[in-house]
Amino acid sequence: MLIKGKKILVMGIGITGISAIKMLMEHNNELMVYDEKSKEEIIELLHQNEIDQVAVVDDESKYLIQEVDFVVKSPGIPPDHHIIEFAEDKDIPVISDIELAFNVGIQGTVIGITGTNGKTTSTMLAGEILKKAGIQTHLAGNMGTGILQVVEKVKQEDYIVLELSSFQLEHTYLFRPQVALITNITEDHLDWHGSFENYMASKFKIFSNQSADNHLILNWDDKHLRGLKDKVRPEIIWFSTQEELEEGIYLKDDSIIYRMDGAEETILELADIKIPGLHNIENVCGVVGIMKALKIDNGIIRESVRCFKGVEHRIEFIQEKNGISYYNDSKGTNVQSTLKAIQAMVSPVVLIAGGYDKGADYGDLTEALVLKCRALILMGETAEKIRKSAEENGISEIYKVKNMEEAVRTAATTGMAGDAVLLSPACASWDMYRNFEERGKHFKRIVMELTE
Ligand code: UMA
Repeated sequence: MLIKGKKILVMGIGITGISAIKMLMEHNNELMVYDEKSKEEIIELLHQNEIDQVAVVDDESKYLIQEVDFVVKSPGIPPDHHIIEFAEDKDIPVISDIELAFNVGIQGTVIGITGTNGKTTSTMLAGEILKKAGIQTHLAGNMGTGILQVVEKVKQEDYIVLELSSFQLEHTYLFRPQVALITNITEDHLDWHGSFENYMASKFKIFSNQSADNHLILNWDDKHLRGLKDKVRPEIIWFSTQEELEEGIYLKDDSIIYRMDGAEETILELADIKIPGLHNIENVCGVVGIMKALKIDNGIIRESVRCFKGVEHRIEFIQEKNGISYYNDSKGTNVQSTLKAIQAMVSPVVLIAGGYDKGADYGDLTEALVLKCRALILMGETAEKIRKSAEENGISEIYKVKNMEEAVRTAATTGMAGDAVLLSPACASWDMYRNFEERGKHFKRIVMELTE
């Protein structure tokens, strides 16, 4: 699609929308914007970003969009939004910013990373390794920098590593990474996608345009991904922490091994991995898969993994106060992710959980928590739902609190020396915060202010 002189509607004016507007304006397109914010707020935001000559449409004037050539949808706008349905009814294409970047033309080698959990850690680690290998590397996507903010800086010899959410992949059509990784797939965002099948289908768009000379790195231990064996075009590199594979990356004793065409090499030792938990060993294995596809030297992989300290808001150690260790896992926005954070803890846990309701079931979470739980502190929309599930599983020490200040205060008084206080909500933050980063930073600030 040629993106010049077109009439385009941009939906949402967050990171995605603003970067889309700026890029589309440079290509002489006529733009309309829609956002649920008030007209005054929209105009103020556009003004702050030095954007003018953009028409604002609202719910009443949506008929105006009948004229547009296509719609660029921010990932946070749900697929059943009435404007999206209106556009689709009129056969107007709806695309994501990822797709727009591909239409404009993206240079360089593209590496796409998706999955329910481990995306950010894998993206950051992949970026560190490639930079250490001396390659000009750009990171973008769900980790906070929109692809359209970097696309024009990427040169032919550069690499771009994209963290991709199901929201971003859903409206892609031409997108094709040379190397793709799916870390794992478990229930998430069901409120959004309607069913697990739809959610999985969005994730699988990461490889739907890949050709036989592209690579797809998949987790053999995940039954949904294992089902892709012999069913996809790209060359698969499997990884497993549970089984010795005939070909691929696997864990044997304390080493991560790569076996291909009968040859075996030790890539690194578990002691090289400084980020806690089995899920992080899985993340490292997935990234090793990417690096083998890109033919990066084993020494560089190993050295980078050794130096990698993890990601903010992902089981991030904050400080110890009165013998209690505090961890920020605000990125734990679904049950699986919080389960992994709990598994990574070696001491009794005071868990702070709850938030925006995505329609998940908390049975697995509260069942796993029983053995490690000192106390459960709940807040947000899902507090009551999690409390019921926790009581059914025999957890008795449960506190419902109104806000983060009260949550940290309660945790500090219920926790005992040697315990871990873990903020890992198992829910998105949108009922109380703009995003998980804001929630995590708020938690960290309150923890840092705790007195002896
Ligand atoms: N809006 C509406 N109507 C709606 C929903 C939102 O008008 O029904 C408007 C809001 O008023 C706001 C704008 O849309 O002005 C925000 O758009 P957005 O929610 O898509 O947010 P962006 O700022 O564009 O950020 C998005 C991703 N956000 C989401 O997917 C919710 C960011 O991922 C991503 O870093 C960024 O694009 C750059 O690619 C964040 C996220 O929370 C980290 N991701 C989810 C997650 O990790 O669980 C998927």
